[in-house]
Amino acid sequence: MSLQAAPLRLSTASSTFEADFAARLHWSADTDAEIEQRVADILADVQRRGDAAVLEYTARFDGLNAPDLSALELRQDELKAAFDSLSDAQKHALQAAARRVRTYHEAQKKANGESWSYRDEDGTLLGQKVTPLDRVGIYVPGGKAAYPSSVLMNAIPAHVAGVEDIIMVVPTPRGEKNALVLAAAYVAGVHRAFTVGGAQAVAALAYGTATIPKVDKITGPGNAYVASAKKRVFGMVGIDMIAGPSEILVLADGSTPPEWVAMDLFSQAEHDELAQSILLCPDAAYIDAVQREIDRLLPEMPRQEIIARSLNGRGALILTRDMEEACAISNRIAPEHLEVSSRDPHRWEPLLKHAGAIFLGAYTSESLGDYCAGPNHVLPTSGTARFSSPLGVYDFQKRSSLIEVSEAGAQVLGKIAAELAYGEGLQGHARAAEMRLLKK
Ligand code: HSO
Ligand code: ZN
Repeated sequence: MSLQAAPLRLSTASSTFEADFAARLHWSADTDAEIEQRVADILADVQRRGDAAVLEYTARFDGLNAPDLSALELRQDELKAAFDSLSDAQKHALQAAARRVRTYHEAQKKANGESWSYRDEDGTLLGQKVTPLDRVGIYVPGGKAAYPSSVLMNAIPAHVAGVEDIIMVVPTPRGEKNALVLAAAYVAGVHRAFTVGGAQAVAALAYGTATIPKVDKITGPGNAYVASAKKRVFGMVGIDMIAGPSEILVLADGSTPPEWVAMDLFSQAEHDELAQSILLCPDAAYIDAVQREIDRLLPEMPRQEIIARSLNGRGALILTRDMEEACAISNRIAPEHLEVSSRDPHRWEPLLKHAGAIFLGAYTSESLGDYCAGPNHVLPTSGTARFSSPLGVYDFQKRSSLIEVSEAGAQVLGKIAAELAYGEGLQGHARAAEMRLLKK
């Protein structure tokens, strides 16, 4: 019998909808206690023994031996050689994607990444100064989820922000390098790269070792060990987010060819058996048509086992009363990727509040956003789009407040501040303000 993929069928009109829906959405980001303990030990060891510990874990976990850690650095000429080794089509695709991602992030920087200031009526200057982080670490997963596109999505916004030192780490089991990942590092302008990964790489970036410099922030996805390590070093360095499995939600009015929608559901399901693909649609016959396309197309997919497990375990085809209700449910889910597969996407877009990225209209397959449309593909997952945003230039910048009080301003502010400071019992504060009052 051939493989079947049958996402759970739900209807909002059913009396059990709320319970079924909650059960299907349930997701826990908790890592198990054993992983937590092992990661804590690795972090402590790297903090204590530096290079030697990183070398030992790399030999043990990745089967990669080297006389010293500097032998695991990928030199710029090696990154360039990887790029040169690609086919013309690959080179062109990588460069075209990088260009579009750069253009988008430059626009983002202009719109909300610039310093600003104003003077109030007393001539006091108030503002915000935006500066790039000095040095960031980019974690690039190795193995089955090695994505060159993720190198671009992490390194390019850092570059656009003005980060001067972008350090990439990539686990490289047995020393087998991924030419596309190295080439992407070259195209994106990564400054230094090391073939180390896991919790030991996160530790090296967070604490610094003789060979791997200490960074200010670590971004990029990774396995449970990497996620746990990032959580533990947070506070000492910044981190971007803890990403869960990929998700796609398609909101369909029934006007898109159902095979397009079926393939879009596959496109995220094929990432991971824990990925989640959901269709929301007010047309029952259309949902049947999408299921028929799933049945027809699945046997053609090289990753059909992963897709089937993902769709059977976490997928859902949900019949809603109308598009308005579909939008409301989408907001409750707050998906990582939201496709509005409608002939009238701008009618629904104003109703959609929570999503990592919103893809409007039938031609906007989510996969275009994954690679080359321009916006970032590192997005909040597991409902965190309720309170967080795509990775962006702003993640590689920080802000400092600027204050320059004029003599006239000091007369007004000094009285207010002194009053409040006495109220708090803080004489030093009050008198510092009062000393600047002009004596009458
Ligand atoms: N959809 C993934 C990103 C990706 N897709 C990389 C293909 N390659 C998370 O947004
Ligand atoms: Zn993807």
